[in-house]
Amino acid sequence: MRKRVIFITGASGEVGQALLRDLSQNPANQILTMDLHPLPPELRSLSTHVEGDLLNMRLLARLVSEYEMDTIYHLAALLSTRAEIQPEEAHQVNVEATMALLKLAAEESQWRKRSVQFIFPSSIAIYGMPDRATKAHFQRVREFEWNQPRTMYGCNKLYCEQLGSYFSRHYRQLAAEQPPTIDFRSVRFPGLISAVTVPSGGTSDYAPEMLHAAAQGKPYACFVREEARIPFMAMPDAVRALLLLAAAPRAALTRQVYNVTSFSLSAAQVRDRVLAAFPAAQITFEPDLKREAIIDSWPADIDDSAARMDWGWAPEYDAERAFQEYLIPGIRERYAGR
Ligand code: AKB
Repeated sequence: MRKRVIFITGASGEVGQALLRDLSQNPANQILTMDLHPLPPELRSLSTHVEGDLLNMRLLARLVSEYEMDTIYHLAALLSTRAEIQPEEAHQVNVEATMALLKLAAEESQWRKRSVQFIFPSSIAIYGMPDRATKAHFQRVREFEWNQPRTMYGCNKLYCEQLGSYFSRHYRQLAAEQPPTIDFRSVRFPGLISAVTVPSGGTSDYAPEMLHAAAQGKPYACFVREEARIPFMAMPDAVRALLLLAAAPRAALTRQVYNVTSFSLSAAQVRDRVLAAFPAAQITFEPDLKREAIIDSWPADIDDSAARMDWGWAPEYDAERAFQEYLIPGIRERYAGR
């Protein structure tokens, strides 16, 4: 008899850690986590953790033989800046591993005659505004607009959204008796900011880096100019978005991929909020033109009205609450006494 689990890939990453903390609060949830890296010591008791590579098919086959995966949160990915440096590796991790997992979930759905739920975090990186003037003109972008990513990561995410849709609608559906397919659902996240973890390899990282550096009394040189603007979200809202989408009745969903967002800030506005909390912070702006160009290609804001209508999405943290009630106190506590 296989053990029924919620499976989280990329569990040692930022979203993975936050999601694991949340899901493990319900003792009914049996959680299997996987990552190339170990979980931080304080999370190790919360799941059965497998340290390994998603591209290791033997390992995946062994996991399927031991565990029945009801829901898969597939979070493992190489983020946008790192993916520009290692595009082939990004393709392997972001696309090939996703394809392998989608196939596994589809076959598992057919085997047990019940859909495996597949929750996939996509990103604002799937958008590609051609220039700053266009970005300034089209402020709030809807799901189907400007789907012309300029990064490897954006291409990977956009393609995997399509793959998810394919596996849930068409994979092996030619037989007369159509077997159940996966229940694929995806959210496009803006830049995420956590009080607990610091991201690595992303391009929206300047906002959390600025904040965490200030809290530690370290100088920070922001790699985009002051006016650069993208949407952001506090980590607790990101986890809520994943859980709300997973819990939504399937009949309520009019699409498979939803924008979700919270607040949109320029880099200068992030700096001002950081300075208000840490007045001695030393923040300068030294744009890296390549990374800044990525930020310029992402929309200033995204329209998340479909998520609001279909599954009651609404962020709990606007900018003011995110900084005052979550980020600043959480970050102060994190670095207290260091
Ligand atoms: C990145 O910067 O690559 C990510 C993202 C916006 O998906 N944080």
